[in-house]
Amino acid sequence: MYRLIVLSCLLALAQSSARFMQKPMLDGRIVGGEAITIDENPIQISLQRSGSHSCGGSLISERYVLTAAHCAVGVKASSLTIRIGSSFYASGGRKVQVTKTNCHPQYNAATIDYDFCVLELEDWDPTGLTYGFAKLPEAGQDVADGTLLRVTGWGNTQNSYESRSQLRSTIVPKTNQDECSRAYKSYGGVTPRMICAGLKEGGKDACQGDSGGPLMEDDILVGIVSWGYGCAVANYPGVHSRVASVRDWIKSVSGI
Ligand code: 4AZ
Repeated sequence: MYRLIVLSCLLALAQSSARFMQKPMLDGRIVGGEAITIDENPIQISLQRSGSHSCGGSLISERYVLTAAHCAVGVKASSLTIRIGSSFYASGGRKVQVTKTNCHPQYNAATIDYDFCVLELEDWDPTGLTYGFAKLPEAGQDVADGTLLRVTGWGNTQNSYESRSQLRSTIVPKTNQDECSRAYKSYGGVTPRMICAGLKEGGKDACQGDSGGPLMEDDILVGIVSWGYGCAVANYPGVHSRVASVRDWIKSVSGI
């Protein structure tokens, strides 16, 4: 993946400023965090493609999961399962089949705008499981700059001694939108469907494998892990899909 970034940077330089650089989707994962158990964020699920963990996601009801479009677009529902109610992506809890993917019609793979997908689930037996449903923000509801947000997932930790087999969590402050757009100017900036979070000095972030998972203000799902330049890089906050910006669409596809 790093090669891809270097390549896209070189490409962008070569093309001068005529076009924006390709949006980077990089390596890393929950970086600078700590292991948690599923009871500390019971809305978290592991999205599995052909049986392997590929992304995170959040339960919003018994029947629906909210994840990133880039995790599910163009993928047959029959090849997607989720694991509910486990601190481990590879064991425990319950595996549940996805029956339908409903990605945002305005999702744009080049700009990563509207990176939202609602997954519909088969009926599943909740007996004995630790799970919960995320609260959703109201349409257009904003998050104040500097608000501490929690991001969780089974993505890479960028080191070999912090295992990714157990769910991890880190806390990042919400970044000012204009500041985030300036940071990503060479990538075309960020759209109103995006919300950024990160420390100026870096060190804490989501990363590949965390995509689709929750960014939360307390128990409210304000964001979905989406993209960024590297992971936990100083002055490059993580970029997340802004749930409040598509609140009405979520209601129209799920009734929630
Ligand atoms: C990814 O590739 C990805 N640091 C997710 C989140 C971030 C970067 C990359 C944010 O899925």
